[in-house]
Amino acid sequence: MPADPRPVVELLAGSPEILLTTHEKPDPDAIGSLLALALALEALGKKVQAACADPVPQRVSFLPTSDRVTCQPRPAAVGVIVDAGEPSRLGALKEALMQCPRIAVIDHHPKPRYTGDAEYLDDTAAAAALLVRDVIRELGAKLTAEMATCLFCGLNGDTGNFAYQNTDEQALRTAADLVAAGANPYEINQHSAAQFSLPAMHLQGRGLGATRTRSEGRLVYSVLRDSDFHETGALEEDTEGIVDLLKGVAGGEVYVLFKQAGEGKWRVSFRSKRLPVGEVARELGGGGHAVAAGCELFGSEESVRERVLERLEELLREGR
Ligand SMILES: [Mn+2]
Repeated sequence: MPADPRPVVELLAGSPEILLTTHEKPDPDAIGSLLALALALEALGKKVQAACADPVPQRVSFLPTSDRVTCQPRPAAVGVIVDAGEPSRLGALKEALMQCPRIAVIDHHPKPRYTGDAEYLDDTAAAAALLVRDVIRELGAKLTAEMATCLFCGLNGDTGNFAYQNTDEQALRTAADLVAAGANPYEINQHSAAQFSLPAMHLQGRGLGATRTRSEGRLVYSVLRDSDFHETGALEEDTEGIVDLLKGVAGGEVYVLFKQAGEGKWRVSFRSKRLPVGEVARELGGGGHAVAAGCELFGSEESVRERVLERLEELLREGR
């Protein structure tokens, strides 16, 4: 059955006060979707809060109204989760959301374990921004240049500048519509892509320098330890995009970046060309998309690394 935005639209249309939330450690799709929906609901006369547990990342702070995003929202009659399938992804905002009497979910991640009062879920959509575009249309709000800029930024982010596997006809047609409505792809990319601090550049160098392969080069991985962060002065957010750089290794099929986050704590990012690394991430307690996912593991570097790499070698052997 094709996903239908109308139940969410009805819930939103019937509520004068709405709390919009998105996942912690927000990406351009999270923030772009959040802001565009907030603008549309306000244009319809609603009182809207847009909230995220973490601050808006620097590279999307150019988005119109990005300074409105709060990390301390109040519950409202209707709460909405955008670009995440379950309240646990909201971090510190979970409590405020769960206090909302009714909850709607707008998401494109696979297999959410949570059921809201109304949902618009489509894991074939390249970005949550595409689903928010549908919701705005169904709400009857006019798509402004500001909304289009936010949505284009989200779509651009989740499709890797229209280069990932999820870049399909729907993504490109909607992108064209957003440009027609006033989004400027060049300017959005100038702001949102490749704006690295010097410490972030140095951290990337370390990540690339530590790259290794296994399984005849099909499995590519790298490790960033606490010492790499201390010595470069880089922050955790500076790791964004490094796992994607590993895709540059010829012959690779599966890519993993291990990032230390304190003694015995590791954040693991997975990418693949076609194998379902998302399933492996879920097995390990994490989540994400089929070809871009992550999890958090505890233990020594060697035990965490071997546990993950051995499982991925198995995935490569199975060839599915
Ligand atoms: Mn997304």
